[in-house]
Amino acid sequence: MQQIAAAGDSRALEDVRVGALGKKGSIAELLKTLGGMTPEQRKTQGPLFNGLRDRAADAIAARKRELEGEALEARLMTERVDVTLPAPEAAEGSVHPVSHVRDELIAIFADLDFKVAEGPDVETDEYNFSKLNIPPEHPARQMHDTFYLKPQSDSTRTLLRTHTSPVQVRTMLAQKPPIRIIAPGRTYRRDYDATHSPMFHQVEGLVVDSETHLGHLKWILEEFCKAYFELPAIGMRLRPSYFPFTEPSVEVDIQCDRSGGQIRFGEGRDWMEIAGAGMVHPRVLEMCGVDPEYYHGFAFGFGIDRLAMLKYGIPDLRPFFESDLRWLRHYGFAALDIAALHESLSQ
Ligand code: 2NL
Repeated sequence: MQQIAAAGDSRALEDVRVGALGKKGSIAELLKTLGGMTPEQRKTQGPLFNGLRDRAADAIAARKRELEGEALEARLMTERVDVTLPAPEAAEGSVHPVSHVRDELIAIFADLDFKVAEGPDVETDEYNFSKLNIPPEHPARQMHDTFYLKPQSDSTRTLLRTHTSPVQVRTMLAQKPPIRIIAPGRTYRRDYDATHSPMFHQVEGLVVDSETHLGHLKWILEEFCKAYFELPAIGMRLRPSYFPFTEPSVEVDIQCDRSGGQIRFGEGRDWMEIAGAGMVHPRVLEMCGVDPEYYHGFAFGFGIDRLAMLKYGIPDLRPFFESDLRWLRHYGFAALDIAALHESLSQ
């Protein structure tokens, strides 16, 4: 007991423990002598020796807790933080342009009465392709260059979603029209160069109602582009295109001026492609539990990363996802630059 009390740190205490309770320790040796005793001797000596062992073990454990408490106390004294010191001159850290632009999109579409819908990044083949009128042999499945996951035991094929459309599929399956949602989020395709990243961001929109047509789609896209690029007016044209999930399908261009080495929107005689869109294919509505006899829908898709590059003059997509602090300090937004319509969006 004296040795235990005198142990000044956990290593000294461990030496005491080994000396008493270790394989060749003094108490262990005492316990071994029980084997050579008569049954009568063992009856009296056994409980004594065992009691001694238990008391020593308890005392060592108690001293250990005491020493640990002292060590923690000593550490806390040296690691003390003075919370009354002034804050750093400038805030550290910034909001990534993609996060800021996503918040801008949500603010604009919320004002147009859209709700935000979300879904998982790992999707099934069914929701990512089949229900969007993209059958297994369709060339779009190669076109999308999909990341597939290892096959599941129940043979459902899973993948990293190639667009956020499966979120709209899930919404249509879960709720009745009218539907008015946007689905912003991460998407994945096997592609990597100056304008493509294997992980990128999309925002898709979906409106399903009893009287919905291409004119409504164009108005929504115009209102969105004016609000996003902070312009009073902007020329827009819809060109015929093809997507398996929309009919008719269109590509959306906005008016721009490319003279003088930079792009200015809302002026000039040039065009820039900004989105894809169309009327939801009746087969897609049907597969998602919506009766195409009663309901029509339109859908559209934008690249969030590209919208960020266009508005904030960021030339290369690759550094978006390299976590380079110099890039983030340059292009990032201050934490309190909150995207809201009552102030200018970009500030
Ligand atoms: C693009 C094109 C588009 C859609 C996305 C969609 C979703 C459902 C049904 C029908 Cl559930 N369509 N989404 C439609 C047309 C175009 O995106 O170029 N995105 C960056």
